[in-house]
Amino acid sequence: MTDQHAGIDTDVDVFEQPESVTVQPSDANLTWVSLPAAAMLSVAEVDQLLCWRDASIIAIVGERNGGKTTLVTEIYGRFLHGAFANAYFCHSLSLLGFERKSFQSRAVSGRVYPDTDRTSAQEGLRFFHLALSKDSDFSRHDLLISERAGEVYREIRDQPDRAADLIEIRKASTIVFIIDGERVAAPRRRAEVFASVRDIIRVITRTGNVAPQAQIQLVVTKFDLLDGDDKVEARNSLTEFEQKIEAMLTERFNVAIFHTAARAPLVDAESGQGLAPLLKTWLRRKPLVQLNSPSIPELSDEFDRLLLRRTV
Ligand SMILES: Nc1nc2c(ncn2[C@@H]2O[C@H](COP(=O)(O)OP(=O)(O)OP(=O)(O)O)[C@@H](O)[C@H]2O)c(=O)[nH]1
Ligand SMILES: [Mg+2]
Repeated sequence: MTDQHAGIDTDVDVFEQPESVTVQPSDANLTWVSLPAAAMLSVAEVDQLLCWRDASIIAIVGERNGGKTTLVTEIYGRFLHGAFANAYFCHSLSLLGFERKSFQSRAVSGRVYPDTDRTSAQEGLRFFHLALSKDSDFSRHDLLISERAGEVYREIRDQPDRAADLIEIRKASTIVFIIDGERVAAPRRRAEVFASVRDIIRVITRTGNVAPQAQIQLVVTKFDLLDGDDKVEARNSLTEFEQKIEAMLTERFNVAIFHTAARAPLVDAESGQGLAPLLKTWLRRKPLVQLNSPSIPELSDEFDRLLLRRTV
């Protein structure tokens, strides 16, 4: 910061100022440095970041209330306590975004139970940024994790042509399809959630926008609600459903299944279950893009031969 009133540049050490001295942002003569917003990243900001940093994009896809936002904010929350999943927190350009989305889960919010605010469709597509460093070799891995309202994914079931507009799918090295464990646990809602997840997966994988080397993950959330002897039937139906989806996709994609309980509001339930194995797969290095050599048509006429003579 410079003091231009005096006509000369002098360093102002803000930490040495007495508390009574307040700096007036309205003073037009001062040169202010704008700090990064630290909110979640827009698509343009993600593109900008990808120009200079190799980051993996993780697309989280699922209907409303499925636990998408909670899954990501709880992974971030683990790093507030230290190392997690054999990795250290390194950097984030969306710290404020993480904090805002985590607020309702903190005691300071005044809530009796931890919660997460619904993601609004008006927010459009945003990304969390999380850079982690592996504890084995300290190599840095940047993750850009999508955040979009569940109703948008619900709509593509009825209007499949809109799936082609989902930019996060095109860019993703990992696509996470969420299965809401709460709905699986409720007998009346189980068939509906299975049908919904199956339709969303079909629509998205048939758009042709999924990279062939992308890893597809079926992530069951709220698995704490599927615990106990009275949930045996629900767990069996879930296993059957997972096998069907695996069989449907396995020829074209690398499919993996995870059971998670990012947040367990009941005191005796284990929270953060299944997050570490999931995060470790996201941290695997992005597979290199395979470029196929273009096939050259047969060179037959005089102009083609001219080309051959020049190149020989
Ligand atoms: N019991 C339990 N509840 C969970 C868990 N994860 C999330 N929830 C709750 O599920 C509700 C929905 O979670 P969100 O993360 O907002 O779901 P979402 O998929 O982002 O929903 P939209 O933003 O509407 O698309 C919240 O009330 C969470 O507290 C879990 O592991 N166990
Ligand atoms: Mg959400």
